[in-house]
Amino acid sequence: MDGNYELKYEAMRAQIAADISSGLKPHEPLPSERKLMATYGVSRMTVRRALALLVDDGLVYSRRGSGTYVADPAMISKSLSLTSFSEDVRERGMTPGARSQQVRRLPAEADVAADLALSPGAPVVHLERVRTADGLPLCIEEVWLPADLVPANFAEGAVTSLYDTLSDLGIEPEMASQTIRATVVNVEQATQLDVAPHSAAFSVSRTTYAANARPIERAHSLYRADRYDFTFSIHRGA
Ligand code: 16G
Repeated sequence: MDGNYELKYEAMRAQIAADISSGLKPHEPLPSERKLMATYGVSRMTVRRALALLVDDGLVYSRRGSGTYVADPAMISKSLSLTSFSEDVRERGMTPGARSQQVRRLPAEADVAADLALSPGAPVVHLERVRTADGLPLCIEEVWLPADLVPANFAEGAVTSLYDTLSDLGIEPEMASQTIRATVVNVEQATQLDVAPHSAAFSVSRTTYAANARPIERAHSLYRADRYDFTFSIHRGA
């Protein structure tokens, strides 16, 4: 291992981040590992560590066997914490938004009712919108809320952050169970997300609970796979 390993990869990460913000274009390749080793006078391990951190930062992405490229500025790296869409986007220095919002009161279908601990047919509020980062579409989001959780005039205006709105009502999301699946978009979804039909996407389903274990939302988001990734800290169990 080369000396001052930590200092070197942090310095490299900062330098490459600065190069990206001062003009490298999205999808432009970074120099090869070998070139980076020579330029920075560091080991392959240091280069790999710096690049891995830049991937976690959402600034670059790597293609196996091909190299490392500058990420699209609208790339979001999602961690395991229970955050809102708005928080995820703000963390990357972008502005969250929502468009094509539709709100309806409906009787709950059996699966939604089960997840929300309601009887089938109980009233729910269904909120559907396209979520954006700096105006670019990132996902189609659908949320079902127990109708008695929110006031009757809920979402008559556009809701920007649902979690902020719930928080104003004294409802704080505490934990969630979430499932992520790979999928492709259909023609209608492709138009909403501004991608080609059958492009890759992540389908993410979440049931969120308040501190008293009451289910407060069932949510489904369909994320563009080219603008979203999931980054986890994982620990080897005992
Ligand atoms: C995310 C959540 C959704 C939540 C929303 C709140 C997933 C799959 N979905 O989209 O459950 O309602 O964030 O974001 O993670 P907001 O406060 O910006 O509206």
